[in-house]
Amino acid sequence: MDSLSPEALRDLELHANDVRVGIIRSLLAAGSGHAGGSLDMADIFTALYFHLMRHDPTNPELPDRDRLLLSCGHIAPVRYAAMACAGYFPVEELLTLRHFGTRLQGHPERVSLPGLETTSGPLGEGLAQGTGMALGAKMDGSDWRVYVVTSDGEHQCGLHWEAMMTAGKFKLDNLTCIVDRNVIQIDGSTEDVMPLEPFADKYRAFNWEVFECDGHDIAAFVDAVEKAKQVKGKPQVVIAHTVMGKGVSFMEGDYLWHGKPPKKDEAEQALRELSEARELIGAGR
Ligand SMILES: Cc1ncc(C[n+]2csc(CCOP(=O)(O)OP(=O)(O)O)c2C)c(N)n1
Ligand SMILES: [Mg+2]
Repeated sequence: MDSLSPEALRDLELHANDVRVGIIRSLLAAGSGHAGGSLDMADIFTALYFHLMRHDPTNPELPDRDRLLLSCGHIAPVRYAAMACAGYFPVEELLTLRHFGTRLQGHPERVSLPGLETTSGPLGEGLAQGTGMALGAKMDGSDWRVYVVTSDGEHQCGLHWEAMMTAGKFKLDNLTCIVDRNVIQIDGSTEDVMPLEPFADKYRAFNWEVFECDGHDIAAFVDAVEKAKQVKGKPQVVIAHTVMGKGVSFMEGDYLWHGKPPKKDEAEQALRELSEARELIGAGR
């Protein structure tokens, strides 16, 4: 398989920066929403939409498209920003996030926006839905893949483990689960609230192939997914180690940014920091 060229990697890093800008602008316009997890998954959604997935923004219903499910629906802003940057809808529409009648509901609503595969928000459901889709693809002899983005906090939901068991039983090698392992949930550290470790071993015990990477190293994430796609006879998980609020200094690693938007002055500082980061990425070209 081809690894990313330095130019392709820089382009992805610039797109991820655009996605973070979209998140900040949309959350400021909404006046509510989840900043921390959205920012920390910007690199991963960029890699999926701009490099890894088979999809067509001009034809969201493409029958053979890869399916991307966002199980932790509260980080919808990152998906919307990545979709807008990829060409699904105008970037300015991001400013309608959470407004009355918008297509960009606070939690994703499948019937509102072409390109969404499911409605989500209640945690713990996405892997079960993705497992069903992956099984359906196998039964149909289709070659598209299913990616399910999950948060670490939602691993405290029982349904997720039932789905892990089912996907292992049916050897769903067309299913890749991606975990936002930021070690944070609504009230603090996952390890304080309800410990998940040894996390990778739990997936192995359910017959999954495990990959781990730095969720902010786009090349490492792409490499992990490319390796996952080669696995035969097992579902795979990519545990992406992330930092909540990544890219905005005063949000990084702070669980209090789980569920709030930036105020005007905070958004201005965030956008300044992202602009400086953009210069540094560009300077690397
Ligand atoms: C079944 C269910 N229970 C509770 C909630 C409320 N809730 C929304 S986000 C969240 C925190 C979960 O942790 P995680 O998804 O890891 O969040 P993050 O990393 O973005 O802080 C909770 C408890 C929910 N959406 N669904
Ligand atoms: Mg979390």
